[in-house]
Amino acid sequence: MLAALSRADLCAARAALRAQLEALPADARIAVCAHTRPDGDAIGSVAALSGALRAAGHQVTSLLADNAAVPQAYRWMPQAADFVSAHRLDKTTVFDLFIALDTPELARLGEAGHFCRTARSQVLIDHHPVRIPYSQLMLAVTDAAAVGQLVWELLPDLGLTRDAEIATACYVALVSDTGSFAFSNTNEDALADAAAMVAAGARPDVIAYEVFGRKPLAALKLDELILSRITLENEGAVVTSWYGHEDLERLGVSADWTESLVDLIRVVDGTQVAVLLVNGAQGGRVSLRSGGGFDVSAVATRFGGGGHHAAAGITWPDAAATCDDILATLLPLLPVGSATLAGEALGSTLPADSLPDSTEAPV
Ligand SMILES: [Mn+2]
Repeated sequence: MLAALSRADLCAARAALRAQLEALPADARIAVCAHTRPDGDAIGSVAALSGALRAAGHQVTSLLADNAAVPQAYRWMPQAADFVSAHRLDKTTVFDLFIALDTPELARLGEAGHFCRTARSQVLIDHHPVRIPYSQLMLAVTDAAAVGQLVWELLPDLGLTRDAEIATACYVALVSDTGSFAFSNTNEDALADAAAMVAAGARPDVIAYEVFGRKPLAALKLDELILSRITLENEGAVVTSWYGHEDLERLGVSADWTESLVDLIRVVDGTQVAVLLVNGAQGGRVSLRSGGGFDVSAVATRFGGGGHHAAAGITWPDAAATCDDILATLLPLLPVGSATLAGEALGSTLPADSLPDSTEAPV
């Protein structure tokens, strides 16, 4: 079952969610959680919805799916201190309501999946197609640019307030999943909602600086290493590079700074597909990006990965495979010949977010 609503068809689902919230007893416990390896949409949407529910007097736990802290790029957010790792939560805790955000598959809730399964009811709010529904109520709106945008639009219908901190969290989600309003999901609705968030107190300059405008020197050294390892394959159609967990250790770079590294190399003129290989401690991972002409998700799904047409990822099924092995397997499945020669225009057609964990792709 492919459950997807258009944003206009949300009324019934919104009313059902509002009724569910209003029926909760005063001491009810609510968990709000997004996917593993959280990106800006994951952190921003959880921060916004948790904050709005707390302001209405609900008892809310903002859960992190991973056994990790909030990624460094989002620790400036006032709500960052509210997050708790599912790993550290008492496993006997039972939530009355578990709200999953931006997580189309239960597996991508990581350790938080336990609390979703044991909760008395579940709601999923997402902008991905959901192949195997795992919640009682689902608001899956595939034409929304970010889940943070859906949350922003949903709050008034739920009778919840939208203050400057909530507007900021929603903007973090939206600016992340639209690639700073550069990807193909940057449409009139996304920009109108962004404008409303700014009117409510979100500061685009401050947010851009905090999220994208700075990182540790060691993270730049990792960028430098990846750039130094670029090779062109398939007669110039494929740009590739790699890094390993030993590079992160040697440079002292935390995993927080490894998101979207494939975007560093995808800009090489004339290429159609970018492949970033990661030799992780637990095996290989692959991030794939295309200019839009080639469907990288079709390649990813052959190896158990997933994603979108222009952005996909794979956790390589054979953990013993080296980056060279993986590349040798993938290259015959990727386009051959320079995009310039083929006359194919490359655009910024990337979908926004990152597919949690099992894939290195945008969710
Ligand atoms: Mn998202």
